[in-house]
Amino acid sequence: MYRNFSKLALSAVAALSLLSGAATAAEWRGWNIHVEGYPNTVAMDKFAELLGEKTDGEITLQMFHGGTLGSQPDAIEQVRLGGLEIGNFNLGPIGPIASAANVVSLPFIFKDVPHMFRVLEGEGGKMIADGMTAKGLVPLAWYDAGARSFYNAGKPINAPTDVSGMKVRVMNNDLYSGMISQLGGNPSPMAFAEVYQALKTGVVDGAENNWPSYESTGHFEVAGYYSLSQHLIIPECLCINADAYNGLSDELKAAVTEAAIESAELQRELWAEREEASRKKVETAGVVTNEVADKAPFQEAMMPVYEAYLSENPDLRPLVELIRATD
Ligand code: GTR
Repeated sequence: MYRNFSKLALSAVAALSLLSGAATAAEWRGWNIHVEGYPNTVAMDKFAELLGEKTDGEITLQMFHGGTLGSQPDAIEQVRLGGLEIGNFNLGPIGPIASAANVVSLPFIFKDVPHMFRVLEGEGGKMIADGMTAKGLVPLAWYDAGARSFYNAGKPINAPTDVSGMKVRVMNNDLYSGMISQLGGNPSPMAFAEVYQALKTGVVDGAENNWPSYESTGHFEVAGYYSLSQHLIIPECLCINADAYNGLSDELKAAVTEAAIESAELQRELWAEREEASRKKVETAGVVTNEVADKAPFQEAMMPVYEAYLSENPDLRPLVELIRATD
């Protein structure tokens, strides 16, 4: 009874504010998987602060860090459906939903991080963003997530045969499972939060990630060999629910986008510092790092992964070619 009354009262308030044309302040909620102090965490907090400033308090954002609102695949669904408005996502787990965005998950597709950003800033980035937007996720800005390399407890990895027989954790995406299978390993898709325990108890032998995540999660404590395969360079987005974005006035859209771009500038600066700091920290703690002198055998083993992607998405061949043609 009480509940019905308050629902009625609320809809009366909403109707009144519509009639009077009064703008109702929006309170958004944002998801982030990382811990305090991580570049993305600091940059998301900055985004929240800038959002308040640039919209004169019309939009406020409450950030939930450390994955407290759920796993990344769940949060992606939440932002798509509007249960949450904002998320910092890796494009890896977005790929299964938006096939154009999955192009970044083809191993060795980018030469290096600057190449990835050049692609994102051009026509390729537009194709990826359009594909995501069509699925309800608008990327406002791109964050840096460096390059991902393999790590494990037993030995350095120098050639695909070193991965053979290894159980390796991957993010939820068939391309990554295919990648490990092609190297002769056994892929184990698993949520980020479960990986530490899985490495520690031997449920998996290894995993793959960038320096900052390898360090911030403590994975280096239980998997002390880090081999610089750099097989994946996956960007991250600062994403917004499409309806929340499309419902904004042009002024508010501009303010939100500006805040996102400034947040991404900060994230990229902090990222560069953290990559160095994380590497130093884990090496000081005794991690054994090796360069992979010859990446060609890894790259050649990925041919079937590319073929599978292109036969499922023949329309995306031009995007793959565009990336390859970008200097
Ligand atoms: C990190 C990334 C996270 C998450 C994680 C993982 O590098 O920033 O969003 O994707 O990797 O491996 O699950």
